Amino acid sequence: MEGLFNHLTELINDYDDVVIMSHHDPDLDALGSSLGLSSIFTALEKSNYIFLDVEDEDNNSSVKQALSLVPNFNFINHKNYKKILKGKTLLIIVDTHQQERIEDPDFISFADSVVVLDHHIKMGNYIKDTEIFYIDSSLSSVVELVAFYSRFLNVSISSIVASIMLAGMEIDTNGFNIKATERAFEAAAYLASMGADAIIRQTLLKESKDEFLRKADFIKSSYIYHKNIAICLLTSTHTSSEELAEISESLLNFEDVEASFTIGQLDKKLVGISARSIGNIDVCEVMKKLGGGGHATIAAAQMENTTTKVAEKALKKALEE
Ligand SMILES: [Mn+2]
Repeated sequence: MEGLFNHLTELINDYDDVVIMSHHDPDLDALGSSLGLSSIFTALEKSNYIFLDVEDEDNNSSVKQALSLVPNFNFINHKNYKKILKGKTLLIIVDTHQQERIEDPDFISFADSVVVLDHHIKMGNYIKDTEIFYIDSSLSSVVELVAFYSRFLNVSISSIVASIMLAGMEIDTNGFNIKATERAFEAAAYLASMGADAIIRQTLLKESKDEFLRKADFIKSSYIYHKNIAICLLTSTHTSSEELAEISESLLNFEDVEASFTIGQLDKKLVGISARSIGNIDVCEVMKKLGGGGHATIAAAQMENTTTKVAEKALKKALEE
């Protein structure tokens, strides 16, 4: 990580402005890591912006709440960036590595160079021609990386930003159940030392009843396969890879479930499968058979030009093998 931190700190000097962008419909890891990076660059006296439409009605409720706590950050959006950014611009993408997932895919050609910092399982359609492409799927969250960057530079983070970052880690680890590595706890302890506030954190982590019920409906429709495998098929509705992951993680909490697979339509042509395991079943091997990858306990696959039903059949065939 130190090599990355040194490289990044040197790299920003070559640009007039740094723009931090995450995926569309950001979550608290995306926002928390953006705020953390912005805090670090500001401390380094580097002009920086977070590319996010703070007025967007579609922002989820925790992100809206978090944004209301950080009015002093520089946010830009697709309407005003061309007026604001006049010099050489470095784009730093956090929490995704797929061009179609980022807040404004067209911005990539506007920026002079691109850096990607992510912790998802690497997919085929990743962003190319980057100055730095750092992806480590053993990281719990991008927040974890940013927390260590802050510690490495000995630059402090405000207690409000630390609270948002810690909430982001909790979302991505499902309350420190998934990828709760020694390193993840170390990053969490660092954020606590920066004054992460328990009340702010808990307030941000509250979920709306509608969101809960939507997830509960999906979980209700899941079924058990071969005694210890839970499969959930989201048939009618479009979903996100984050939602698929959340459902798989929830399914692991149930008795006898040792592995879980959630299948859903990501867009018209793309089906996603999110796989989780408590450790006895190697879900990475299963996902590899479907063109995906990951780790023994956390893996995923995306299948093009198919339907969820076909993907379900393919999954069962892979499980039989
Ligand atoms: Mn994340």
